[in-house]
Amino acid sequence: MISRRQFVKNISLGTASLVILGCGGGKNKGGSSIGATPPSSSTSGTNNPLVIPPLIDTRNTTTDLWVRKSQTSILANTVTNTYSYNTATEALGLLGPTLLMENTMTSSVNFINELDVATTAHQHGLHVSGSNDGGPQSRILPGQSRTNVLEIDQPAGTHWYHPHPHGKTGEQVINGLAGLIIIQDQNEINTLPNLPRDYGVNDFPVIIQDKTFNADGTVQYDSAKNYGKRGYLGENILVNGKIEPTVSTPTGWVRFRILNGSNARFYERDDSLSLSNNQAFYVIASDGGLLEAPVQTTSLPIGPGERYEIMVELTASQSVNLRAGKRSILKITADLSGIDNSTANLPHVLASIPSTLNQGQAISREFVLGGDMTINGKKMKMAVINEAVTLGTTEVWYIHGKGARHTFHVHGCSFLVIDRDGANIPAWEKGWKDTVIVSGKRPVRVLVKFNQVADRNSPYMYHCHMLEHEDMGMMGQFTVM
Ligand SMILES: [Cu+2]
Repeated sequence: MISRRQFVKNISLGTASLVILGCGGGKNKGGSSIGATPPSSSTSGTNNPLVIPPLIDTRNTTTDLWVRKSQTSILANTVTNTYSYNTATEALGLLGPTLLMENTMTSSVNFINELDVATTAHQHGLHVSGSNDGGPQSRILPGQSRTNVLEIDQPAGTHWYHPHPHGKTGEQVINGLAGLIIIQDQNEINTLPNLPRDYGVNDFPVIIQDKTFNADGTVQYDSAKNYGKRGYLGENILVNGKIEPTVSTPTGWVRFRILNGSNARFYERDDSLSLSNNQAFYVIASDGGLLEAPVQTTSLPIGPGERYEIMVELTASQSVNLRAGKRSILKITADLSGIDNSTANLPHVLASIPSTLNQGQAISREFVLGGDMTINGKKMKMAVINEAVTLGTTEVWYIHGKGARHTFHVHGCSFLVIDRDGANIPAWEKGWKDTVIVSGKRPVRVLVKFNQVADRNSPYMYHCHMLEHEDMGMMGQFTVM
């Protein structure tokens, strides 16, 4: 549990890291795979520290978050106009605070919209009712507010919140609206006391997003433009809103909570995440919480909307870069002194995950993601409910595309992936998930069950999490009753 002292320290860390320096200018570069160097770069080293968003304890209280226009400096000598989530005491230039929640407790989050456009506030990964899910139906008009009451009933895990207004999600996320949610669980803490969970000390948020900047520093994005089947691909890859920042860590085991918060970019195949020395690291959690056991790997694919938590063991003063493909996106240096991290450790056993065997394999529903930005031939319509699911029943969903790559996200649940193209899945996908990479050539079956109600007025969504695909209509609505 994060102590008051720790909490205060974290807040000050967050504030200090809002100081920004940078240099370099933007220029265009073709192609979609990730080159070794970004077209725009900012000052490296200690002048460009990783921003640690402030950690806000939302447990059993009401937390106000103001959604506002803001500004930050990402490239040298330019100001980037942004949107951000702000607290009563902290103005953020980009993104939002990390919200601490806890299993069995209730977090009420009141989103106050001070933008001049409508927004919504969706908690991606949380098992909450449709009326608190913040989907496209739950619009918050300019000058209005909406409180989502989040009764947490799920394991420890890393989730996120972002806007979900139909047709405008890509634009609002690219301009800065996204933040992490950390759910903690007292049973998990008691069972695994040595997992690093000191936020900003040995447990770091890593929000990966790509953006292209205009020469004046503004984000280049046009919500009216058709970005095609690849979606928006930014030239620069940012971590917590900075280009290749540096994080100081203690020696020993360090945890990184990685969110692919990019609009549409996959860090997959040649662009997968890795460490610059090809050092092995361990995946300990997927979207919905801990895996059964750590999975050792040197390369990890992650699609838009997915989360993985990894553990890296660092020797004293070691420097290593987190890479996306060949490009360094985060410099890690184990030079943080004065922190005793000797008890942090990698457990051999993490959690119990149900087997997908013998839970039914017959397909309940099929979802075809079409090249014309449809699902099952239909584009999202606000007035149309596409599917009706019965509360508490387990279903098998079969999801496939028509030649292109997507990530499929389902609201209100965590699911288990049964197989991909009939074949076994990577070990890091054998945990609770709510977003899964899918393509026409590699259809996916997932086992899904809903324990919360979503009625016709506040249905859940299933959709492609490439935000340009979603905004163009690759989304459907369903009730759970
Ligand atoms: Cu898609």
